[in-house]
This record gives sequence, structure tokens and C-alpha cells, in this order.
Amino acid sequence: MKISKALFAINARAYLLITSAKVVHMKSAIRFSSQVSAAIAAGKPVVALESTIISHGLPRPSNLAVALECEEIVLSHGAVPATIALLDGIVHVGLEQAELEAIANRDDISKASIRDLAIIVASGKSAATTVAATAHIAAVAGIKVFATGGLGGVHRGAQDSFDESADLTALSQLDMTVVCAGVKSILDVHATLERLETLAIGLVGYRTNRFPGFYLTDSGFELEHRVENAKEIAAIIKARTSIGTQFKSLVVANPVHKEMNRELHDQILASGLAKADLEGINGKAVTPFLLEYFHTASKGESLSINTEIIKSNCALAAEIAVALL
Ligand code: PSU
Ligand code: MN
Repeated sequence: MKISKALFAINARAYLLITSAKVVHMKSAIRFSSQVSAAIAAGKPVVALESTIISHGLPRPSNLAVALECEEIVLSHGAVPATIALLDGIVHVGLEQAELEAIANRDDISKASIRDLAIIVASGKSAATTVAATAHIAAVAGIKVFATGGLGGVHRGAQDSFDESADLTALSQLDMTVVCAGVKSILDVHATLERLETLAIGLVGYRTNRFPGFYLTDSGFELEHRVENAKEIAAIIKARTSIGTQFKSLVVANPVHKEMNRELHDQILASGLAKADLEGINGKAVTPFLLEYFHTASKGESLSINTEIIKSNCALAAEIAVALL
């Protein structure tokens, strides 16, 4: 019953792709929390939240506290939070408190991008979802707005390693609006912006003309488009549908209010990149390694900024979801 209600909200393309056999499979693989399923059925605003940030982006025990706070912020701004994660082979859209605790504290939570989803489901394992995987599941569930911290992107040295986050290609194929604070300077920011352009992913600055650099309000790159409020963003989302570009996501770059000390930032960045190189960190371990390094080396300063960023993105995402009604 819950699922059939949710299926009404599935976007047109996803619906076409789902044969009746696949719907039967989805019923067993995707579980909506009672709060999320009620919100979808009633047409209330819902905001998707990712879980890799909880399991692999923030240290314990603040990860759980931040995750709970994020849910509260979305609620207080008039939308329903749908944190997305896989637990014991089930894709959850909306987590109950005990499930959120499991994602924050269990040691068997891997990091799943889109290609990992079916493998984790079939093997009955558990994983947190990246921006790519969260956006995919959210789109299948008919959720239009998603809040995260920073987007994945093109890694430094990608011309040799080919290390580009699947977040980018995922967002080039999904009807999703992602609120983030830009990308971290652990990445090649310029190359990431170029790839966003090539992949036709929409990009607007929220009350800024500069692309934010996560801990820093300005990554050094200019943005062509600027918006001032959630209503303007909702108008862009609706315009995408009317001209057929809705399956290219929209990234809303929301800069942090109070940035990190730039000297400290640059120093930690340089030593973190050098350590990752020295230790031969590669593949999907690179991002969590550098995030952890930042938190430890800044003695908590990056953590408090990170927390502020996520909270602010959750508030804006909820405002957008409300404005879309
Ligand atoms: N960037 C951040 N914080 C994060 C991530 C990226 O500032 O927590 C996480 C997100 O879940 C993102 C993922 O989708 O890392 C990208 O990882 P990769 O580069 O392995 O695709
Ligand atoms: Mn990678």
C-alpha cells in the first residue's frame, strides 16, 4: 500500500523504465519510513538526505548528532526528511532513529555508489549512499530535492588516475536538485566545473557569484548564474520540466557563512594530499581519507564548519521543496 502510493510520485522516465516485474522487485528492495510514505502520499514536501556523510564523512559521535539535527531542521522548515541508506539488503527511504544509529555507529557500513546498490541488496549487506546513489534512489522515489555537504567531483591528477566521482555522471541523468556548499578543495575544482558544464548539469550560486569551496566561501571561480531565494530556484526547477532538461540535475551552491581560516585550510590541504599520496590511498577511499585528515588536523575547526554547512543546506533544501508546491 505504502509503496503503491509512493509509486504515483515516480517521475515519468523512471516509470517507463519500470516493468511490472521490476515493481515487484522494488517492493521488496525499497522500504519507505512511515513518515516519508505518508508525506509522499499526501503530496507534502520531502527532502532526501545522504548517508555517506554520516558513515564516512563525519567522525563519531558527532555524526549521529548532526544527522538527527539535520532531520529536525528539515522538519522545522516545513518538509519531511528522507535519509537514504541500505541496511541488511533493504534500501531505506527515511530512517527511524535506531536505523540512523546503525548507519552512524556500525562498522559494517560500506560506501555505496550507484553501481554498488544492486550488489549490496542482493547480498543482504549494509551501506551508506553517496550523492550519486542517494540521488538515484530519491529520483526513483519521486523526491525532487536533496541536501548534502559537498559534491564529489574530479580528483587532482585525474588525467592519470581517471578518478572522477560518479556523482557527476549520476547528476547528468537524474531529475534532482542538489543543495551543496560546492566542492572541497581536495578536488580539482576547475576540472570539476568544466565537467559540470560538459555534462549539462545546471549550476546556480545561492546569493553569490562565486563557486563556493566548501570550507571556503569562494573557491576562486566565478559563477554565471545567481539566485536570491527558494522561489527563484523552484521556478528554475519547473522551467526545466517545461523545456525538457529535467533529467539534468540542478546544483544549488550555498556558501558557508563563516569560512575556515585560509592559512590553516591551505596548510592542511597540502599535508593531507601529500599523506594520501605517500600512503597510496586510491579509489573510493580517497575522499573519506582526506575528510578524516581535515577533521583531525584542524582539531575540530573543520568539523564545526562542516556541521554548519550541512545544516544550512538542509534548511535551504527544505525551503526549495516547500516553494515547489
Ligand atoms: N565530499 C564532501 N563530503 C562527503 C563526500 C564528498 O565534502 O562526505 C562524500 C559524498 O557522499 C560524495 C562522495 O557523494 O563522498 C564522493 O565520493 P567519491 O569521490 O568516491 O565518488
Ligand atoms: Mn573516485
